[in-house]
Amino acid sequence: MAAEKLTIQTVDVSHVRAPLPKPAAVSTFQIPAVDTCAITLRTREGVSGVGWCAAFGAEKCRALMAMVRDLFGVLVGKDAGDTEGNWAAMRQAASFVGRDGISAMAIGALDTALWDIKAKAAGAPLWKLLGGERTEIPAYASEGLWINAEIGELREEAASFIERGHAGMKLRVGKPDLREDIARAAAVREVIGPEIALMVDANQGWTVERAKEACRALREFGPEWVEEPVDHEDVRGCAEVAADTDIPVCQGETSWNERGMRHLLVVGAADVLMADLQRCSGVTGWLRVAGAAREHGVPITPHLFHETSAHLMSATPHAVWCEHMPWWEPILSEPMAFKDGHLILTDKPGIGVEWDEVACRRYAPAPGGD
Ligand code: SMN
Ligand code: MG
Repeated sequence: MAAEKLTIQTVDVSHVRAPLPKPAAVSTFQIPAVDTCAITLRTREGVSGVGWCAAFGAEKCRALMAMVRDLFGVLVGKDAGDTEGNWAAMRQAASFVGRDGISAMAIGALDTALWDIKAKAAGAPLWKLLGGERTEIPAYASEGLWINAEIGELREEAASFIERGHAGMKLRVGKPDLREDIARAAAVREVIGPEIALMVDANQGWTVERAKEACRALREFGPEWVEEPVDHEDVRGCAEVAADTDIPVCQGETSWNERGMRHLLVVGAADVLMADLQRCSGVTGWLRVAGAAREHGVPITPHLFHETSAHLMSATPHAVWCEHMPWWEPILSEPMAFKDGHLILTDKPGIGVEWDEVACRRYAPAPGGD
């Protein structure tokens, strides 16, 4: 690859509160809006790259922004093309406060922007730079079927996802009364018929015993997988659930970095490993996690961030199902192409994402507000 140096010069960091069509909720928390730390990293040579990380809550987002600005300090003047060296330098700079949490998310945004720059400089889309081949990535609908939706709403949303061409969708479960979860899964399965993949996500809302009971009860609706059955730190409990049910357990979205993901893999807590771009510290970390999953013979599936994750899936043969979550579409100049249930990767250099600057300004919360 062309090795002309691209000197990292500046970073723009903005807080954007991407609006949701309606407030969402899972069994363990509410999602009123998505507070996004949107960045643009620029080089002296004029090539720029974008990245982002997000949390729910204005102050948390400000903490992310502060960490991005801090870690940018170790990148300034460096070669943007040295993604491995820059990633290692950021992790070193984060070690005192810890490499998980806010640090991983900030590193994730910066690392993503660096890969965007590197691919643009090579004149290639990221998927091609990474050696990918697939350009049509199967994507399940994840933007609805929330725990706060009534059954009638679930039916309507499920039908609309079929209409849009999705071959899979995710239902949030973990109601206090298991009979409600059963009724909701039954209603969705009835609308979508037997062929469509139905993922169920408990968002850590169950105890180990309840999870086992729920898996036995939900089995008749043919779930593609059951996601985050128990608290994410209860790695052994999750493995116990996985051993008890023949529904594949999909675990990992709330685990941090390669170390956290390997912990799940070694105890058998994940039949499908769900890797979140920001919690894995960006493209560099996600690819390492994909390598760990491959070593264990476990398929990987990305959490959120489909605009970038689809590129990673292209270069990862053991990756299954991209989560389609259009949360950032209101602030992008155009949504990622989607056709017949698949996200479509193009030849546009980089990740192919540009901020809609007008929308970003419109959705910028007042400084200090919440
Ligand atoms: C989820 C959790 C938290 C934020 C967004 C989405 C959900 C998912 O668990 O997997 O989509
Ligand atoms: Mg989930």
